[in-house]
Order: sequence, then C-alpha cells, then structure tokens
Amino acid sequence: MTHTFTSYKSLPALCVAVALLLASAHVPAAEPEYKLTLRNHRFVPTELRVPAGQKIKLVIDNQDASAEEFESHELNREKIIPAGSKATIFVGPLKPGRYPFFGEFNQATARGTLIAE
Ligand SMILES: [Cu+2]
Repeated sequence: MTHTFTSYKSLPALCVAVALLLASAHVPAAEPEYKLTLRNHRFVPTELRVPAGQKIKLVIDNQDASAEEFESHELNREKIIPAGSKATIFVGPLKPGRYPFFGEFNQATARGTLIAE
C-alpha cells in the first residue's frame, strides 16, 4: 500500500508541528528546584539531598520574624534573607560530597548540610 501526500490541508499543521519541535529543542532545561525552610532559627530539612554534577536552584523560605544570613563557605555563598521572605540561590554543578551551611545570625541552631550525590 503506498501513501501519497495529496492533501495540502495538513501542510500548515505539519509546519506547526515542525516549528514546535525545533522550538522545544532550544529551550534549556530549567534547573531542578529544592526548598529549605527557616523556622524558629532552624533549617528544615537539616539535610538536603541534591544531584551532583548539575546546577540546582535552592529556594530558602525565611518564615521567621527576623532576617537571617544564609552562609556556606563550601558552597561559596552568602545571602541575607529578610524576615518573612524567600531567597533564591543557584549552586553547582557540585562534586559528590557534603556542603555545610548555616545561618550567620543564629549559628547555634540554624545549621544544615547539602548532600550532593
Ligand atoms: Cu556572613
């Protein structure tokens, strides 16, 4: 059985399909997103597992009534997060390993570790 392409009606649809295919090929994949919550000067979770070898987006939600400074020497990141607001930090691609972080203003309790695996 042979298929002949006689109907031009489907040509626009085909063009649209090809255009969509090409467009989707060029959209860079968004970084995977991970969330940390700061509540009562403690990070939740205290250990956050993320994929090694790719850039990730870390959203830190400060639910406390006072500002905190997210800091990590190993991640080379430092960011003030005002009370009741969120901050976004991009890290990586990370080698497999453990990356401690802390809240500069509440170092006794605001502590955690990013684990890249
Ligand atoms: Cu600092």
